[in-house]
Amino acid sequence: MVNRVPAVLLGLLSLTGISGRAQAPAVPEYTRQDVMIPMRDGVQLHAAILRPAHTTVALPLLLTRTPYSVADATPADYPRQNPYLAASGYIFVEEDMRGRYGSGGTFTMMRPMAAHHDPKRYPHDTDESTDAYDTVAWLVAHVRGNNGRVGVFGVSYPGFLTIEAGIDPHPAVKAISPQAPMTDVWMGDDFFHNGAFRETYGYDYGLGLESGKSSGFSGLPPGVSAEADAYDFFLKVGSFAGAVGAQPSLPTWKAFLAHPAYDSYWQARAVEPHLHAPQVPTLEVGGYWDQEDMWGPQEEYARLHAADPEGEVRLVLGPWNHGEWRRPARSLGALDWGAPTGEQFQRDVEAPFFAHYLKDAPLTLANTTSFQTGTNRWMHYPAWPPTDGVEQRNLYLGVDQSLRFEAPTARDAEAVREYVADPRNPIPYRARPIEATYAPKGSHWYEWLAEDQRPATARTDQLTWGTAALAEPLTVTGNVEADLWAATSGTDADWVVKLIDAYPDDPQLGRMAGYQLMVGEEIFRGRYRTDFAHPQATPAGIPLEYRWSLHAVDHVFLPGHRLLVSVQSSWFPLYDRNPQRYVPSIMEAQPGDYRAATQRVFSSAVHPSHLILPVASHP
Ligand code: PG9
Repeated sequence: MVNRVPAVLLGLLSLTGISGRAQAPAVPEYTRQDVMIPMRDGVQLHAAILRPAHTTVALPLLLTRTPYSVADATPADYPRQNPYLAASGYIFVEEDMRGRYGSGGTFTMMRPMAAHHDPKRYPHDTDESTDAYDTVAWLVAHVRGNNGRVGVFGVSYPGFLTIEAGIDPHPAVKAISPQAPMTDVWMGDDFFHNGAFRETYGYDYGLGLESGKSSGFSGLPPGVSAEADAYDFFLKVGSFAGAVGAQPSLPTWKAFLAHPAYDSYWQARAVEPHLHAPQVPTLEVGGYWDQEDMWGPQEEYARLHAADPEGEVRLVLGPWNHGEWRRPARSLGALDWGAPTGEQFQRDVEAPFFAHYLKDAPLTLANTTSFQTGTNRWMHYPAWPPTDGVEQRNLYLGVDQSLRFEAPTARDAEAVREYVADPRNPIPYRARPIEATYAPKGSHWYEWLAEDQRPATARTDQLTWGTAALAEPLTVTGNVEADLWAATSGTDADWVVKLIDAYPDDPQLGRMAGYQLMVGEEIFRGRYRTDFAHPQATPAGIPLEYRWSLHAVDHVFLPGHRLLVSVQSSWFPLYDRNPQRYVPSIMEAQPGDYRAATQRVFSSAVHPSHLILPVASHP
């Protein structure tokens, strides 16, 4: 979920302007009309139409479909939350998706795609793509003063609804911008990452969306106070089954328990198999520190870009948490970008993109626009990942805690380091107390990926490797991967690898002195090493290779900084604890299943653990 911009802040911004740009654009007066739109199966969806009060020209429509209610789409707030689009002039439409708030029908979490090309099922079956299609057909036919062109955009769940609008789209859909679109909630977005279950998120989000048709995000488990630490709560209940009880009431909670692996249930909900080629110009948007859907925009871009001779798919990656580009986004936690990066995106990328495809305005926009952190500047690339001037280099976890670009030699044949991971004392993924995800009194959920890692790397139940302080800047631009050779004394294990920028311990850096900033990170659940659909016990004590993505990075490690790589076996309670004794479902593990295990990481010539870093020669 994207937290909303406080109205008072928006008011201030539009009054004072922000350095780095001219005065906020003048936003015209808008009016709102509520309508019910019929779908092909007779279900009616509720939508709010916001139009400029005084306009004489036909305008394009900009549609957002949402599970989060259109109540806040008021003429006073909505244009101010989207000032550059509003100033340009659009007829905005926000629609409650099927089964939510004012709309009819039944809500299904990530409704699978219907068989659009099977004449026996289509056009009778509906999905989010057909609901978007029917909505657009109605809008262009019924909304007075529209120019027959429609753009679609939205963040997160609405981002998923946006990419669905671009699959077998209505011909009036001329451009879409899926922003942090949830794409595959098992593989890398909200609910699992590489098979590791996101326990707090799955719990809290299910509760928020499925408690009722109009339920929002109280985010608190029944009987748990706002001050409670989720670390204690989830440790005490044991497993996810312990958290939700013997008879879980919510459909998505039941689905987690019934489908812990990547079986047909999750495969049917994945969007990426439907992305064969762009069907409409697309602007994918993602954040480097997106705590919910970092994977989705990168995966959607990669899939579509692979079959995109016309250059119809573009990508923007910025220094943002989930959806932060809808706010000014000058900073993230302790990090200061020196400019309102979210506003720059809205002004320089999003508004020109839609103006081009919906209003024939000229467009000069690189294929990929990325905010390079470290140097804190916008970069423009012909594609993602850029290849010119970029060399894939292996950064090896050395014998002596060092990180180096030279491969281990035969002399290092026995090199191994080890730690004991105890699931009864798991490593917190962020500083405690860990509030409920969307706790009404505030939560550090939004910034945890940018938190200082020193408390974690100081622990003895993990390992860290590091370079010496850099004499020259080191630029990493592209997709980073981990290639880990590891063994466990147990029969299952989780592996978390982090790539960290360690700032110099220089008091002049103030709060950033000694700071350890994650720039790439991801978890892998060992039981899925060979097959995500069919988990297997890990043979104890044998070095095995695990390879997975730490995602897109565009970061300059500055002189004086050090690169660190750390490996640990828990990230709790965001990820449920791996008992480290193989059980058929970790979500139903019993107290006696949780065992301490010795984890060994190899650094030898035959088992050379390393990161694959795209090292750029551009300054
Ligand atoms: N990240 C949220 C979500 C999307 C899709 C499925 C589950 C959760 C969201 O912010 O909408």
